[in-house]
Amino acid sequence: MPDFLTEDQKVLRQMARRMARDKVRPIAAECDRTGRFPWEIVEEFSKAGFYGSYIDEQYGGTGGGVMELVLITEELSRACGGIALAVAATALGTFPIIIGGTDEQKERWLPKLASGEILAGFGLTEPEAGSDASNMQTTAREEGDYYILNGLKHFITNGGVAKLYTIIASTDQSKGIMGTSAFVVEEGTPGFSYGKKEDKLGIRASQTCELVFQDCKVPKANSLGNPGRGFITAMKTLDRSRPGVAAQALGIAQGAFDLAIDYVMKRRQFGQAIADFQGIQWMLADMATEIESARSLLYRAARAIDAGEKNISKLSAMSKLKCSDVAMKVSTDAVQLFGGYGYMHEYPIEKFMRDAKITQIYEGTNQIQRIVIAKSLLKEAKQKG
Ligand code: COS
Repeated sequence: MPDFLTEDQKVLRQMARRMARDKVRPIAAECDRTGRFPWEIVEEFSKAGFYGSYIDEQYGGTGGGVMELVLITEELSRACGGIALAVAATALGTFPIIIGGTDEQKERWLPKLASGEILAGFGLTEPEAGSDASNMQTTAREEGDYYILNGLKHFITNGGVAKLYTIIASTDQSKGIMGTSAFVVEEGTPGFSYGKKEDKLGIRASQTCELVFQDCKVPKANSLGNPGRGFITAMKTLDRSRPGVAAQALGIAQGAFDLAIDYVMKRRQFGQAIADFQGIQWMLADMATEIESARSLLYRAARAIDAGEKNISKLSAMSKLKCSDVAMKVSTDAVQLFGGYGYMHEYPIEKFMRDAKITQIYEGTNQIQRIVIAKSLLKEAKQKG
């Protein structure tokens, strides 16, 4: 256990580990198979205080930061990367309020989010605006005391289970990304409805669906930050939330590794445990080394963000890039170690490989992370002169 964790963080991690073992693992396979959203676990997460772990005390949280979110997400993902998203994706939808909200807006929404009374989601992605987030077509037109939203957001994690969504829409298309703004849209707002629910390869316990806006009347009081700052708020949000994806990936890698090492010690072939073969031992050594190096980078990123370091985009993107690639490699190798059994739904290991894949794709593909990292490097080099 790293020495730099505070006593409170160690306790939180222990709580999340127990929750993963006792509550999440027993239902992971069923939720994966059926695509059921585990409301009963959300209640447990609320009681444990997970939703308030990264929210200031004055708004009902416990005053932690990204490190707390990372520790919880990592531990829960060891049991199920999909169920862990009930916390991590709510953080993604909440960060824009923390970043761009006024005191009044924070008082209005954060206590409900901190207690887990409601979940949140984040609406940036559209069918034609994935990596190219600047190409969004959703518009928000001013009309009296309202903004009128029209458009479609898709692939929205927590879509349909969240009650509050932070949405990025264009308030002035002639200004491109500098003409975008952020809004809070609550379930039940006239003109807001849910569209297609996605059937996914992995993270099936997490619900993903479209958000549809048809002349949706959003009060001006729900506008976050200054008009024109929507894209910047979205980028700042992703800087804080990508370590959450990294933590999900790391937990998936660790969970797959735990099952694999247990299996190779029990599985006997050629008259001995397969763990006695050096070829298998080398695989285990590589997997564990990758996991540890990914964890070091992720904790470094989380601590930098919480310490208010500048240029967090680079470390945040690096943590997501590294941890998600490690999750894919380790979970694939874990399936390999299980041999034919690993390929069967009957065994728990293939789920880790399916769950791992999305971490290389969402909140910016790993190709996008490389762009973010390279931009930061070049900016730093220029500043040094
Ligand atoms: N924090 C603050 N400001 C930021 C920022 C950040 N992390 N990232 C960019 N900005 C600012 C830039 O400083 C720039 O402002 P100025 O012109 O005033 O300097 C502005 O935003 C535009 O930035 P940039 O020129 O880098 O934007 P690009 O359109 O070239 O590309 C990428 C940005 C590709 C990195 C961005 O679109 C991105 O991250 N795309 C992926 C989106 C994503 O993750 N989608 C997944 C769905 S979200 S769940």
